Amino acid sequence: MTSVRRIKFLLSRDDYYHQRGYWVIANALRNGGFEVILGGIQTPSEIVETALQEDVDIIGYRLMDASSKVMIPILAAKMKAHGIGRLPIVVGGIVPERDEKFLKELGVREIFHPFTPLDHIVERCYSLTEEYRRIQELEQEDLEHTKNVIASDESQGS
Ligand code: B12
Repeated sequence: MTSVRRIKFLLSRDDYYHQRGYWVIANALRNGGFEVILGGIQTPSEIVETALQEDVDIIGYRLMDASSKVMIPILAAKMKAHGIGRLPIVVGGIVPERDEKFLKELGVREIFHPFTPLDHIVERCYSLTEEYRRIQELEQEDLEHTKNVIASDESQGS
């Protein structure tokens, strides 16, 4: 029997004072079956470091204080540089609506504003991660297939 690994969700935040939403989200995700890695207050570099160490499936950044327009481009660039550019990023907290298009172009998959129902957040994070895992699996299968074709060509040629 193959066991399916629980979805690993890295949850980070940018400020000390507004903690409530952070714990509320951590709790909702845990109750929803996610394994939540509590990153705490983290810079984009620290987020990438933890994401790699913990081999997470999704990154959630709670932005209350810092400018999402500054933090997200740095995070996206660092993720790309470390080969995890396609890992889904979701953000929540205080994110100006005028910045949404820009953030989505950088790869942010979802932005959750105050009063978003927790069920909706959990379901959306789940479906984004499932989609990401499926793409990873398909790519792995393609890679295996290509390797087999090359190996069989080589054995026929020799
Ligand atoms: C409670 C509160 C505080 C408390 C925080 C207590 C605590 N332990 O958390 C205290 C009193 C400490 C506080 C302080 C300040 N606050 Co205040 N605070 C609030 C308030 C009223 C509610 C925040 C809250 O807890 N909401 C409940 C949680 C559950 O909701 P949430 O955080 O929005 O999270 C939801 C979604 O956003 C989403 N979500 C959030 N994060 C994430 C992350 C991920 C990964 C995901 C998937 C989803 C997600 O899920 C949640 C459920 O829907 C908001 C107003 C508001 N309506 O948001 C202002 C607010 C956040 N505060 C604000 C400000 C300005 C301050 C102060 C700077 C005020 C001051 N001048 O001193 C200080 C900060 C001090 C400092 N040095 O930085 C502003 C922020 C403005 C901004 N950043 O642009 C707000 C918006 C008020 C306003 N309208 O101006 N605050």
